[in-house]
Amino acid sequence: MGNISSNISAFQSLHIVMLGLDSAGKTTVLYRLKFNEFVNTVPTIGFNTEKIRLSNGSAKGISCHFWDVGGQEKLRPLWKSYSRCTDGIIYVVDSVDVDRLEEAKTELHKVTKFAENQGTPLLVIANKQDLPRSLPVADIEKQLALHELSPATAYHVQPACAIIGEGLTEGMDRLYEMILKRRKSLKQKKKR
Ligand code: G3D
Ligand code: MG
Repeated sequence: MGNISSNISAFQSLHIVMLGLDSAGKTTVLYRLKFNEFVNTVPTIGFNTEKIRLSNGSAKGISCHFWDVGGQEKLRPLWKSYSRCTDGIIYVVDSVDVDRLEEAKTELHKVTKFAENQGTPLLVIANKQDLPRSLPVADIEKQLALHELSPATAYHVQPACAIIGEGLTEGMDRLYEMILKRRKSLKQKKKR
């Protein structure tokens, strides 16, 4: 962690896009991170955007510009333009909505295959873990076939409950670590 904090000053605002099927909990995550409390959401038509300085964990103090893009089918074509060249992708999954995991997988794989997203670190938030029939992370990882993603895509699957904020600090810490690691290796490649 020491290494990570020493790099903080080198960073400006991180650009992070939040994707996932409608009702997965993206907007709840966004406002949890912003206000540190539960905010009742309405379905997102278009997108929400917020600049948030993270207030916890090893990424504390890091400023992030989040784009939370609506997940309804008719809005998904927008995902391509919102996700291009971001520092990180957060993909929120409803851990109870087993019937739509296949659809969630298809959409996720589509996004990570765009040329502009090659190697962009991915944080999968396995949300709604408070609900009794929520799938454990290992099952979600399997059903989303994360092992089939390009080896260039570093990812982490984080169990979470966005309404109380559980798991979000850990998830953001892991995403931040992956972003730093990628920046370092891109820098080293440039030097060669
Ligand atoms: P979206 O932005 O991905 O479309 P929202 O999803 O953030 O609007 O959330 C959709 C619904 O899921 C909301 O309920 C919200 O309160 C609920 N939700 C979000 N995160 C969690 C969670 O961790 N646990 C539980 N139990 N519910 C969650 P409503 O009732 O407003 O549709
Ligand atoms: Mg929303």
